[in-house]
Amino acid sequence: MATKRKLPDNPNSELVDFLHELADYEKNVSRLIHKYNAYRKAASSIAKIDHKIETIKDIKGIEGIGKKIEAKIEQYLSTGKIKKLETNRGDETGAAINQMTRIMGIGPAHANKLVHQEKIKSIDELRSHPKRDQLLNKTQQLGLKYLEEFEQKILRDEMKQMETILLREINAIDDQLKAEIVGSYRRGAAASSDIDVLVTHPTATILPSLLHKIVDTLTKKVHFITDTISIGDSKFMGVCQMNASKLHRRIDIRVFPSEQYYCALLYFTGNDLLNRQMRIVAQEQGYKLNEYSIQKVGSTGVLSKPLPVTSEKDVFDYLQMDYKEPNQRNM
Ligand code: 8DG
Ligand code: CA
Ligand code: CA
Repeated sequence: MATKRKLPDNPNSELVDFLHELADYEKNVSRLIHKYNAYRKAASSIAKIDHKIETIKDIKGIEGIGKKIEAKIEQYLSTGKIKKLETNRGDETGAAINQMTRIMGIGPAHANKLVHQEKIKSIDELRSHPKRDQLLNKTQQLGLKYLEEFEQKILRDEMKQMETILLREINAIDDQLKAEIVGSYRRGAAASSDIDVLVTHPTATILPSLLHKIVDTLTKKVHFITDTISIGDSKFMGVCQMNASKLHRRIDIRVFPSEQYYCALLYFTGNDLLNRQMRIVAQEQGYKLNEYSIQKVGSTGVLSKPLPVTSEKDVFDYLQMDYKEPNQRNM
């Protein structure tokens, strides 16, 4: 999951940024995922508040903020800073580990290794390291190469222009191909961190070759894709660029057979919190939901065949949830 967020118009963006910084430290340095999740949840709740938080009373009763985090927020409101954050920032190896995890494909474990075993203390040191290409796999090498570009959000206008190119080229390959840009863009976001494309075709057996054809066309014909991170039969991960004057962007293309398409559409539109919530509702109601299908779980735990799904709404209906339009899915 991308960890770059910019909330330019949020009245509490500074506090939200602090909470994200605390979250990242827990994930990357302390490696306490439950704490990371707790900070993220609190940040997401606060980001939804549309007025400036002045005192701790302003957040009383808001969901997703536990006692300990509440105390940190109180500290921030009364002193303008959070002590733990100051301590974290003073921790040099901790800061170095955080830096390394900015690179695509480098998780906390690898970052720790680079800092502790290889004694690399900054991105610059990694860039000029004599063993750089042995220390990083291909994904990480591309991540390092495009680090600063990948951290820039893609404004909706550029997303739209890229959508136009993508749909035009994909539809020209086979008129039965259907493609959509999903992720935060489909939820209406003003800016996205990458491009997520879903593709389907009524003939499932030709999907792998179609994916290769799509990638080939986008690479060689229109020079839209600049690098391939990985490509399999159902998923492409790579780098693209609108034109030479624009930044390099991360792009994912996934293909699904038509009977799986709407579960995939729902899942890859997200957001991730809604997915988690729907998965739990499904469990409670005796279903198993994932990006491929929804199945009934029998009393002995045996799964039914995938239930028929011909729209996203079908999934909401099975779960007896009110349908949410994509722009209502920002949990
Ligand atoms: P962004 O790229 O603008 O930051 O937001 P996004 O489009 O919502 O996030 P994404 O990381 O590109 O993921 C696209 C959707 O995939 C997301 O909205 C929900 C779904 N998804 C999850 N969990 C995960 C996960 O662990 N990794 C990825 N890549 N996608 C996930 O629900
Ligand atoms: Ca995305
Ligand atoms: Ca993505």
